[in-house]
Amino acid sequence: MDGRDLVRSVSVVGAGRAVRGLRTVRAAWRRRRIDAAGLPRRGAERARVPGQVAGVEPGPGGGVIRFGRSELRITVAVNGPVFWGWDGAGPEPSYALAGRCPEPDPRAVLEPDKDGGWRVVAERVTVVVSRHGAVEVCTPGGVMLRRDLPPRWWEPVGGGTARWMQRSEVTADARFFGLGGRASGPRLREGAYRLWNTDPGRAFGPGTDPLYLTMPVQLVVADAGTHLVFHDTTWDGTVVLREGEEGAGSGHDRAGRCEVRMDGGPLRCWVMVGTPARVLHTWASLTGAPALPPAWALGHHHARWGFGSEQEVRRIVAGYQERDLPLDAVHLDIDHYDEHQVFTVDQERFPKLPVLAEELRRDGVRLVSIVDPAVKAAPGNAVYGSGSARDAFVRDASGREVRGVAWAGESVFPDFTHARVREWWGGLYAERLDQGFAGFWHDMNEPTSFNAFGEPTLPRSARHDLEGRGGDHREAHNVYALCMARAGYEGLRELSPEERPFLFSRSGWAGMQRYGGTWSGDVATGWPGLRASLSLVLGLGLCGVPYSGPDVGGFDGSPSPELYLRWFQLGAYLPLFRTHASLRAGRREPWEFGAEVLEHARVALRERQRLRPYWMTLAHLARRTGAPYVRPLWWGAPEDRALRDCEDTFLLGDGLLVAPVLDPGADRRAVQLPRGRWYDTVTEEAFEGPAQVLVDAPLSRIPVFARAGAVIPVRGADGSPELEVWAPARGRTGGGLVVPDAGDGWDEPETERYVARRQGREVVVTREREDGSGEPPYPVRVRGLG
Ligand code: NBV
Repeated sequence: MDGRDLVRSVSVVGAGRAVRGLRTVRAAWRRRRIDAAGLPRRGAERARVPGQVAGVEPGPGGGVIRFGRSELRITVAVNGPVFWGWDGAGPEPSYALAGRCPEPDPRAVLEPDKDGGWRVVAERVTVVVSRHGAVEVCTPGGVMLRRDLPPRWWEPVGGGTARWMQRSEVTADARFFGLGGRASGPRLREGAYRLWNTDPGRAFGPGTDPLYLTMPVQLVVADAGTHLVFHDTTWDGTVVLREGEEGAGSGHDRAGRCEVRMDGGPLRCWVMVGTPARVLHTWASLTGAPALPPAWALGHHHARWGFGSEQEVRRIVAGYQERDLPLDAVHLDIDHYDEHQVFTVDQERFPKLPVLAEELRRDGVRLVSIVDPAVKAAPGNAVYGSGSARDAFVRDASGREVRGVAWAGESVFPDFTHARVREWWGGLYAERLDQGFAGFWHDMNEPTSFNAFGEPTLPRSARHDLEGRGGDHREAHNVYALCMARAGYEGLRELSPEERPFLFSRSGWAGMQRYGGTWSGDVATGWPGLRASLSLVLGLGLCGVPYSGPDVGGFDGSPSPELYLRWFQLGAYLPLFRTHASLRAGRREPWEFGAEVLEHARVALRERQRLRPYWMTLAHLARRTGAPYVRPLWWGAPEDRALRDCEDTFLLGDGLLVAPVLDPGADRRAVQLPRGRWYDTVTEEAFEGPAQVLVDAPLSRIPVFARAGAVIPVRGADGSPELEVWAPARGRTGGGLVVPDAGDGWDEPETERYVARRQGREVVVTREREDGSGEPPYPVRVRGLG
């Protein structure tokens, strides 16, 4: 049985046969694995710690502190991020950095501290290094945010890469977030979180870890301040977290703990300190501005594995149109490929794809194509031929192509860590553009090979170019998808320079936002899956990847009408708003769940459309400032502990607060409101925060609140932009930013600033410009005046 038979058995015969098929394939590949050139055994290891300070060498932005058995290089960069690296590690090369490492801040100097230690004092942070190599990160006021204990390495006696471990403490009140896309967050409680991008091989729920997109980025929020720490190492690792506990009364605090263990790679990190907004801004300046999606990508997408034919795609689009349901994109999954082979089309079932694409585009619907990295290793396959001619595929240590199993059967994998291979791959998107596709959906790029090598990815001994440095899959695995995204993004920029590329990818790593977004992968249909969807979007946003969203309705099975609707209502307020499901799952079109669901889904879709100018603004702001569209409730008030612990409500930009219904049977829910006045956007009832309020959440809608004073750009009844302004409380002002839609090219429209003032019973809105204030260029509609 080959991979294709496996696919057939999955798609046609059902789960039982598929599992038997999978077993056969696995057994064959286990044999192959034994034949493959493996990694040398680790053998005996020696442990090492830094030892005592032996000397220092000041340098720009900090300097080098030498210890008996290691050295630590610290540099504060302009705009405040601090880098430190042990054993001579510098910030470059790095897959995370957007460009060259930022310049050192000449004002930051290395100076002696107490007890033989040293410190670097910078504008926003002080880093104190003890004489044994503990590193403390403190606020400018001297309050400790994080304390790294001296690290420990284990080095193979016979030479080779060292494993290392870094223990840290944070304050007892601190909360951890981030680490990429995690199903059990957004608050990361006690547990071990693996850093190894993984296809779990089944629909996942909150207990599944790791998932497709991991990254060693932690955002830690405490009373004393917020910091982001990034361990810039691509190797397999684990982060063990344990929140602290505050001693009641005279009891002692127990510090929060974090232990990072890595199987190899440099021990180096970046830390940034400040408000959440400042921290994310600094992170985006370091790792790159988030790609700006084209306007249509902020609308509604509908996908399915198994549309199966052009007729079916037309039927679905007509279904949306007949029911007056807005639709912006349709995604074609692997079933439109010819025998599951990437960059091909099944001509029998999709004979005129460019014509279909053109027709849909006229109706305002774009086609998006799935792109899998695995290439069927068959002589007649053109992509395989051209790739082989360029030596594009991953090889093992003995020089043989590494062959895994993917949907198309026995397959090879492009080595995206090679610039030449990325260029070749990027050029292949020409075929997709000719077919009329406007966007790209990268899948299976952890990379996944069906359990061919003992784990569902390439063997760890597989060789990669790693930008000319050479290395193996242990180092390349976590950045495989990041490099694939770069290949796609850069290829599209070349092929279609006038348009901003749209791509989103299942796997990725720090810096992924430069090329596009992601989605939550195969989330399990069920209420826990619904909750996990929100956790992923929030966590990824805090790691700098602002554009993502779940498979609305869940990937597998059949959601109840209520679950589908609640998921749809949440999805309408997440950046990627996409219905999608597996081949074997029930339908996901809004009309498949009865008249009531259809009616309410239509309301959610229309509201999404109405808010499109706001979404465009949020996308621009994410690009300009690094702030995610979807933000945790504590974004503007990280010192508010009740907000830090609230995981079921989020802010959409500065103006809106969304309280999705995440439990069955609920028609009311408690909502935690941050300080200030908030209006229920449907009833216009005003609530004063900070407070917890109980509000109606009937099936027809989820509670959404607007901040008093917010100026929100919306689509008016005639489709043109207008400003919806929520009355500021008496004696208060409000405001908002608007970035107008400037098409799908590269124009950078100006950020418009509006201020809302209360004058008696009136609200006056002005546009603030450098040369004075004036009338807004859009109609203004005031709400919440009662
Ligand atoms: O291409 C088929 C699916 C896709 O629908 C899904 O969104 C991806 O997450 N793909 C995974 C491969 C098969 C998974 C069983």
